[in-house]
Amino acid sequence: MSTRTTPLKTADHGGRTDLARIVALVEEDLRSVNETINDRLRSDIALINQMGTYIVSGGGKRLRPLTVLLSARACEHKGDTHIALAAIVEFIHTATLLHDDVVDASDMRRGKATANEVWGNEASVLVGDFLYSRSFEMMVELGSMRVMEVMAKTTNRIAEGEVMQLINCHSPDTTEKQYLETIRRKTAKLFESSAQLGAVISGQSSAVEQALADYGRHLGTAFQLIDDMLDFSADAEELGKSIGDDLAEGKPTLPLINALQRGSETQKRRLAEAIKSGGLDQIDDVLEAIESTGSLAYTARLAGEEAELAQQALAIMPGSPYKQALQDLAKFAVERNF
Ligand code: GRG
Repeated sequence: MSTRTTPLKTADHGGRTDLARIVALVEEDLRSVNETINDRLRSDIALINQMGTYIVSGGGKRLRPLTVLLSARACEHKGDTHIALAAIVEFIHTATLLHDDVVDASDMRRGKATANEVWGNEASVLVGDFLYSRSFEMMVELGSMRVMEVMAKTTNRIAEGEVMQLINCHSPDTTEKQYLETIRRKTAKLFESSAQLGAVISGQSSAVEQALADYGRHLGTAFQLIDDMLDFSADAEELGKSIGDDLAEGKPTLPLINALQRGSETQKRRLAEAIKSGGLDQIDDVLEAIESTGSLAYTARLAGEEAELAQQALAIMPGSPYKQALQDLAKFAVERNF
């Protein structure tokens, strides 16, 4: 498929530099997080070590750990609980990716073959289970019932979101409301908890905790909206995975839902057919419909509004470089092309 230009892509906003600047602020913390990740990945089962290293060191952006660290630092956290928490969140994220790639039969992620492509579905599901259960072992070590409560609810919501998505798959009748509810659960919830827990471990007031949870929810929603837009518009090499995956799987994401609402009768018929059947046979018609109805721009606009709400949620926080970095992370979520 050809590379498309979206309203968000400008010469200055590929995202990498912006992210590097944010990362630099908590570089030392992130180094400790990576050490903890490598340390806690270890098992006496060789396959777990091999696959764990492949996936966890596979070039992920570490956005969720970054959210934990920045939130904790913005809350003037004392101690090192934020390091373990950031590793826990990345383990959970990685477990969901392993399972998701099996569910979607994906063969490429982060510019490399997926674990299921290399080791098969069974191994991927089971190593996902290892990472997921290891994260709960680590939470027990932290000894905070509040952290466990938040993360237990979060992983449950993620699973619900994924089931909602499965139910809506191949259904052109999926509404924008149902789509937004799905992405809030499957993606935004983990960002929400990452930001919220930074406040929880720092003993902040419930108002600050709520503000950071709101920030994370809006950030995660913006992030997934852009993810769904990039699936139709990105450069596959830059994105590190194939383009058109969502359509191929019959996933009714917002660019498709919006095009279905605004398209001509012919476009509507073709879009509905494409979602029902899945596959990429009708990709050219679908792209034409998405483009002519302004559906990528619509998705980007909604993402921009979510990023704005994320930044507004931080109004309660005192000024600091970490607060500024959280604001920048929200901007990055919508300006990125990878
Ligand atoms: C194991 C709790 C548990 C649940 C399994 C399969 C599943 C239920 C959930 C999948 C949820 C999922 C994968 C949502 C998509 C989130 C998303 C856009 C991931 C990509 O995030 P990036 O770009 O990844 O931050 P990197 O590669 O940078 O780490």
